[in-house]
Parts: sequence; C-alpha cells; structure tokens
Amino acid sequence: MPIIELRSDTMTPPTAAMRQAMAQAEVGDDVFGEDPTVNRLEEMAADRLGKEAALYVASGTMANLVSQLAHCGRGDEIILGSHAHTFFYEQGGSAAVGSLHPRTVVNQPDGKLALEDIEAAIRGDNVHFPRSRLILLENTHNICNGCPLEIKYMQAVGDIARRHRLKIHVDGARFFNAAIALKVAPGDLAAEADSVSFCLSKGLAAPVGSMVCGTQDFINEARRARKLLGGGMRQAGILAAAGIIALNEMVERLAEDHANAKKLAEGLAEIAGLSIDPHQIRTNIVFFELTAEQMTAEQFTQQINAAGVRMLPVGPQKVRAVTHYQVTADDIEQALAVISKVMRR
Ligand code: TLP
Repeated sequence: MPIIELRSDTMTPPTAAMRQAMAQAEVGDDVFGEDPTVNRLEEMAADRLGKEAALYVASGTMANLVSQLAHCGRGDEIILGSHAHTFFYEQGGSAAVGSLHPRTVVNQPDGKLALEDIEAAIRGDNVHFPRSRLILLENTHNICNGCPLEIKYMQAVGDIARRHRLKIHVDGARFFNAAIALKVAPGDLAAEADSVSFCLSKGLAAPVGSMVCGTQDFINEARRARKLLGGGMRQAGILAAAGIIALNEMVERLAEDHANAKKLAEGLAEIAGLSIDPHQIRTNIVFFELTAEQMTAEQFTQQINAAGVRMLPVGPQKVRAVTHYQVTADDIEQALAVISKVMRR
C-alpha cells in the first residue's frame, strides 16, 4: 500500500540528485575549517540571507541553541513566544545548558508577539532583574498554523530591539517557506535579524542539517558553542553536499507544498466532524480539530494510518498535517477520500 506521509516535512528522504552529490562530495576536516563542501554551503547560506557568515550545524535545535549561547551570557533573559518551538520542544536547552532565562510573551494566532507585549517584557536597569538580551521570533511559526511573519512586522520589532540594544534571533526552521509565501527575497526578510537559523532537512529535503547565519563575529561565537555541544563534525561535506542541492533546487518548488496544504485545508473544511479555517493556511502546515467528541485525534490518526495516510495527533482532538515534495495534488485528493470515509463511519 502506498503511504501518504503527512506527519512532517522532516520525513522527506534525500532526492536522487542529493544522493549523487553526497557520493561525490569533496571533503576535509570541518573542525579545522578544511571541508570545501561545508565551506561552500556556508558561503551560499550567508549569501542567500544577506549575512556575513554562516555555520552548518546538526539540527534546528542545535542552531537555536548555539545562537542563543552566542548572543547571551549566563543569566541573561530571552523574550520569546509562549508557543515558540524553542520554548516548547527543545528541552529548555538554553536554560539547561546555557543558564539563560526565558521570558514568554503570548503568541498571537498569527505567530507574532504583540509589539506592546515585547516592550512590556523588556527589563529596566535594576539589580533585581535579569538583563534582557535577545528577542527570539519564529518564521514560519510552526504551532501557529505555519504563519509567516512579514517584513513590516520584522521592521517594527527591529525598531524596538535597536531602541533597547537587544539582539534578534529568528528560528527560521521553515524560513524559505516564509519567503516564498510572502513573495519576498530571503535576504530582505532576514535584514532586521542579527541571526537567522534555517533547516535544510525539512521542506528542502536534505537528510541532515541546519544553518545559522549572522555577522562574522557572531558566527565565530556560534562555532565555539557548536564545539562545546559536541557538534564539531569532521568530513561533514558528505552531508553538506545534499544541503547545496537543497538550496539550489528545492526552494522555489515550496510554492507547490503551500498550494497542496491549501487544497487539503479546503477539503477538510467540507468534511462533517472536522473544524478548520482554510484562510489561515498560508504555508505547508495544516492543523485541524475533530469536533465529534466520540473520536480522539489518536483514534483518527490510527484509522487513517490503516488506509495509508499518516498525520500527527498533537492534542486530544487536534491533528497536524504537513505537505512536502513527496506529496502530490493527487495524494491530497486520496487523503481527503480516506478521511471522508473514516468520518462517515
Ligand atoms: N519541528 C519538528 C518537531 O520537532 C515538532 C516538526 O516536525 O515540525 N524550529 C521549528 C520551528 C521546528 O518546527 C523544528 C522541528 C525545530 C526548530 C527543530 O529542528 P530539529 O528537529 O532539526 O532539531
């Protein structure tokens, strides 16, 4: 039975072009800065985001952690969303490893932090307080329906950060999804941020790896933090080679994933017993609720799984589906047919 895999865009296997590039990659010891393929990928990433330098790391989690460690010192406070991946799903790594203090601000439904809430969270100079150091945003925002944050919003946060001498880090695990959805150049979207991380291993389909981009000084610090965490890899060019293909070949096509997510959301909205507002779907992430209380998200995903459709239960009645390059428009129709059948039972 063919499987329609919608649990995450992390499930994407490398493309044939990636496997070929990996087999042929020129390599060296990257801890010594001598892996030409990693160096090329880092230059490409910095260039795409309009930053001085970039660093290849093992994962999105490591990218966010090295960025926080590079921007902040022990006891410093980070202002971030109550629904931020970094706050929710990264084991509180900045506190556990870096002695950094998270200050959450409620995420708006579109993934933003209200500007007045950011202002209100910034500490004054007082011996009782930790020092506010960093504002951490997420673009696209995973839990908030994959919403992209626009340039105008980034500029408004940039104004606040400049006024209070704070840094901005963007968890851009799906940063290229944001740029494609907004039809803006990734460099323009990154302009207000001191650092941006993005994942090669999600919709861009590379098997492993994320990039951190920023100034040369920031990247020097991030490189030290990566080594501290045991993330200094040796002939990492084998992996970076797939990342180069990801950047060259997999960015523009993300628009197809967004169209498929929209199609899925519109189809789900027509099925009795499900609740979703398709207007909220702007990139590749689709959340919906089961309104009929007799079926839990766990039971629903088990039943569709038996018919070859995989989605993720993320709450008692809440389900997530994520589109990616292995999911076609036909797959979406098939998935909708399976779901209609399950909901009619
Ligand atoms: N997200 C994964 C899971 O961890 C939930 C997914 O399937 O969506 N930032 C954001 C916004 C993310 O969505 C993720 C991964 C990460 C960071 C962490 O990336 P990895 O998994 O590479 O450490």
